[in-house]
Order: sequence, then structure tokens, then C-alpha cells
Amino acid sequence: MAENAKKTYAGFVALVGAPNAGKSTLLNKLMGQKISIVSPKAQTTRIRTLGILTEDDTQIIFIDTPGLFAPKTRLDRAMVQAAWQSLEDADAIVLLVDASTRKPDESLSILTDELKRRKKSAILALNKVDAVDPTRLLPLAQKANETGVFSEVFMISARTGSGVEDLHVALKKRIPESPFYYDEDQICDLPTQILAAEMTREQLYRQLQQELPYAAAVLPESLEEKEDGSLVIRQTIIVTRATHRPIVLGKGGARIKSIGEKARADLTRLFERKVHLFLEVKADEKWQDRPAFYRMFGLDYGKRT
Ligand SMILES: Nc1nc2c(ncn2[C@@H]2O[C@H](COP(=O)(O)OP(=O)(O)OP(=O)(O)O)[C@@H](O)[C@H]2O)c(=O)[nH]1
Ligand SMILES: [Mg+2]
Repeated sequence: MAENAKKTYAGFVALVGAPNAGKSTLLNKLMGQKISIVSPKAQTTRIRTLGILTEDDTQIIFIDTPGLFAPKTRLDRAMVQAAWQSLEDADAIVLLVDASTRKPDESLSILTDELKRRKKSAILALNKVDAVDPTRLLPLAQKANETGVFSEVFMISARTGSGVEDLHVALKKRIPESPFYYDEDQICDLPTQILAAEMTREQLYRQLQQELPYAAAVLPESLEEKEDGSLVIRQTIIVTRATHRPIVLGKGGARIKSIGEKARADLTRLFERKVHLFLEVKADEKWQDRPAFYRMFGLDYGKRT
């Protein structure tokens, strides 16, 4: 029997980079569907999210991570820690750099030094080439090559998909022979309710101004399947201040309605069925200090206060 068994390949690819580099956008592009949330605000991803792509004999497990930055708060520390940790489990590392920023070389050199310190080699993906003057890319790629940290350099647009297939092919080559880690039809490792709560959190990032989304969380309350196959999902949006509550609700409830509508549309696509979404807004000054919250989202609460 064993001799006839088909060879399979499976492994982990970590997507790392500064906040806003486009890691989650790239994950969704590689997966061909949205499983990780994306917004123009930095530090959108809080939880390490696995995207599981099984094609024929190969299973690539992409690890989307929170952005790497200098942490200030407890939540920041837990996020950055989770991101660095993901490198330890990876068969390949993709360092994503937003080439469209004013000084992409600064972000590149900080992260390159850190990879060196950790004795890791990576593939560099210069992202957002759709928004960059191409003459700026070559010097950046050259500089990266000189560091000796990168085995390959790709120029991609996670948004348009340009260059993403080449990157995918290169990654596939690095996946070792191994049994599959996940069921062939599983696409994500987040519990369904948390994945659903993330879709709502994306709307907080997209629809609320400035700092408010950073001080907010979305807690899953329940998810039930009705007899007709539709899903009833209840979630609570937690804000840190009572004064934030009316902002999230909006005039006559208009904002919360819009948040709910957009999240529901995503959930309908994700679960491929009718979804009823009920949102409540509560204030809890201390949610960022509650260990239970970190446990629920798989983050390390840490010791330092
Ligand atoms: N023009 C352009 N924008 C992009 C591209 N990739 C991502 N973006 C945009 O960049 C912003 C950040 O994208 P995300 O995918 O959320 O970035 P991230 O690296 O996951 O960010 P964090 O989770 O905050 O660390 C979003 O507004 C994306 O639409 C790209 O290739 N071109
Ligand atoms: Mg992200």
C-alpha cells in the first residue's frame, strides 16, 4: 500500500512586513478569496491567520501576521510577538515591503537587520508596484540583494495580482514532502465565529475615523444555523469609552447599520449562504487588560504590564 501512496507536499509560508505593507491583501490574492481583513489603516491584522491553499498534491499554509513595528501597548506587544513567532514555523518567509512609501529603504533595512539577527533567509516581495515609479524599484532591489538575506526578489502588486503567480510558483518549490496538515477543504484556521467577527472589525477600520478602531474590538457572541440553512450571527462591538458608543452607532443608527450591511455582505460571500447579523455596542474601558480577550484570539497576554 505505502509504495503506491501518492507523494504529497505541505509546508508553511510566513508573510511578514511593516504594518500596511499589504500582507493580508497578498494572502487573499494567493487564496483567491477574502479570508483576512484589509484596510488602509496600519495595524489592521491583530491575529495570526492561516490561509490554507490545497492544490493537487501540494498544501501551502500561508501565515498572515500582524505588522512588525515598535510596540507600545500590551496589545501591540502581543501582536508583534505573534508575528516574529511565525517565522519559527515557516518553510519559507516572504518579507513584504511597500515600495510606494516615501522611504521604503528604511523599512527594508530595519527588517533586514532583524532577519539577519535571527539568522533567517527570506524572499523579498516589493509590493504596490502599481503605485510606484518603476525607476525607483531597481535601486531598492539592488540594495536588498547586497544584504545577502534574500534568496529572491519579486516585484508584485498584491492588489492587481501582477507578479503574484510567479511568487506563488517560487513558494511552491520550497514546500517539502509531507502529509497534509489540514483537511483538503479547510481554507482557514480561525474558528468560524472569530473569522466572522473579523469581517465586522474590518468595517470599523474602514468606516470610523482615526484612532477609534484601534481602541475597539469585536467579540463573537453566537452563531446559529436556522432550519432554512441561513446563519444568525450575533456580535458585540467593544469600545473603550462611553463617548465612543454614539460615534459607532452614528446619527439615527446610520453608521452601525452601514457597518452591519458591509460585514454581512462579506459574510454572505464567505459562508455562501444567507446571513443575519446582529450587532450590539458596549463600552468596556479595560478590555485591553483582560486576559480572556487575548486567550480568545490566540494572543499571548504577556507578563509585563
Ligand atoms: N496600490 C496598492 N495598494 C495596495 C496593494 N496591496 C495592498 N494595498 C493597500 O494597502 C493597504 C494595506 O493593506 P493590508 O493588506 O491591510 O496590509 P497589511 O500588511 O496586512 O497591514 P496590517 O495588517 O495593518 O499589518 C490597503 O489599503 C490595501 O488595499 C498593492 O499592491 N497596490
Ligand atoms: Mg494585515
